[in-house]
Amino acid sequence: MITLLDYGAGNVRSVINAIQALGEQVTVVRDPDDILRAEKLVFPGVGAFGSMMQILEKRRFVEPLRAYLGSGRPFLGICLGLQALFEVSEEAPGVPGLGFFPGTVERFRVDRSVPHIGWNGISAKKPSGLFRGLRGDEKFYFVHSYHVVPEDPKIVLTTTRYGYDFVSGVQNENLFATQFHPEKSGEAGLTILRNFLAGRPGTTALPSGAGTRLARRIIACLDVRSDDAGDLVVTKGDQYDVRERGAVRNLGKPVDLARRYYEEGADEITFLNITAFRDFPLLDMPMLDVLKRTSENVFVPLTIGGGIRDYTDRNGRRYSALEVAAEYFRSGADKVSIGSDAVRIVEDYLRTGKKTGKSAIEEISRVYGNQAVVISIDPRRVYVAGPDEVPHHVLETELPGPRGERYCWYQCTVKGGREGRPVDAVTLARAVEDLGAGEILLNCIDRDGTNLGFDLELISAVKKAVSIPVIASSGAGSVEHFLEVFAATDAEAALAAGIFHREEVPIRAVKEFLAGKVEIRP
Ligand code: 1PR
Repeated sequence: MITLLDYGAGNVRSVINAIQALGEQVTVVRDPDDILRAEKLVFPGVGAFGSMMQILEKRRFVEPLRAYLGSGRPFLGICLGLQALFEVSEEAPGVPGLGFFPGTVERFRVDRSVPHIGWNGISAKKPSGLFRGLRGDEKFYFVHSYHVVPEDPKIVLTTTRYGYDFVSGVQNENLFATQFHPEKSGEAGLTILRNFLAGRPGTTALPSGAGTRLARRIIACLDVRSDDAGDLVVTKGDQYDVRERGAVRNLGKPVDLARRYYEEGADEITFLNITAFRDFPLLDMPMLDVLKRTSENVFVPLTIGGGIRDYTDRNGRRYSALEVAAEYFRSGADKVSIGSDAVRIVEDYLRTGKKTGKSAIEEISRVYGNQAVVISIDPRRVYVAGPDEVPHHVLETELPGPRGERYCWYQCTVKGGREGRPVDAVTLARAVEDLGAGEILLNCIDRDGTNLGFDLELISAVKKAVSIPVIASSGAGSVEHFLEVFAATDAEAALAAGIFHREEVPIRAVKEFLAGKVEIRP
């Protein structure tokens, strides 16, 4: 029996699902004594260091955890569950950690995007039973802005390079902790988990891989909505129009397609509930159900978007965006994606120049960490005659407009492209980063569903404006388009929908084409 420490923040469902998929039973800690009684304890930390320690204190888990760690029984810490073992974190100065290992947790000081999000390798510093069955060139899923700096080099199990080598795993006898998420790292991650569960103390050496480098991610996106018969289907629009001869296009069932993409090697799966702007998503239980069922056997990160904002129901009860997001996290989401509401938040922020601390972006990132908040931007190209014609970020374009215009700006839209707003994509991206977003999903209505390739000018402009990762989306029509976007821009990931759904270009073919040209997860 595995005991899982869930302190109520973030997605522990995937860890439970992964352990169960490996044939073990899981019991979740309810009170402090459960920790003391555990035979094998797994601690998947999610969110922010300060709020994690506060909750652990409040629930009187801190002393039992220290006692358990001192007992020598098997322990697996994941992500924040690794960082918690140290004395203090730059993320929450003055808040003591568990202090089991001397050392600190520091923010990445690198000239590249932070958080470090995506698939990266590990380089072993000593042999370990955890490595049994690994080839050495596998990549694991990371998502974090801070990393541990142990004082004792003997506990370092693995390092990973992101600008510099940081400690990505520690081991001291039966105590293991990883910065990456084994439960989100496909087969390689399941192997690590399986080894931990089997209690393999052995000393397997990890063959040295090809070095550790962050991979560019390939993401499959499923736009989901009800069709006219009321069934939840994966659909796909042409420039956001999902109807063909009046009916909603039906390209498959969300859970089945997500499973297929996982098996084909997708590095991440994104679900967008595209009509949620007009419904209250907590009443839209099918979407929660889709997440729950998907996370049972899909072990890569899941993002869900659509309808993440504050609501007041007919009875006057208010639900915060944080509550909506919490429900998604509990159902298996690793990240939430905010579209329309982000535009409203940014418009307010630009008007007042003040952060309220209460917007969905700020609240969700405070509790779940920046890496859990993706902003989905739905811009549309607007041509102008000159750079000063509008008070927006204007680009000089190589694709002249209908009247030969050489300049354009990208207007943000809301409600699935139905309404344009007076803010441009570059300004929005900068503002949401400032408010605490961890990643940008950059669509482009003009390219969406056209198979013409990504809008490189838009992607470059947004990527240059922010230091958080950018996911290029809209327009992928061939394997070459993925190479093109990675060669021409610094986008960390490329997302596609139509070509995967229609089986025109399988994810495997994209990976095979990119291998050797771009760093990818094999
Ligand atoms: O505004 O917070 O409720 O979120 C709604 C979400 O739904 C937003 O992220 C918005 O992008 C999305 N959405 C709304 N309407 C549509 C529509 O198509 N009618 N889909 C829509 C946007 C964008 C992609 C798409 C790529 C790749 N889909 O994710 O899958 O463009 O497509 P392609 O590879 O086939 O070109 P809120």
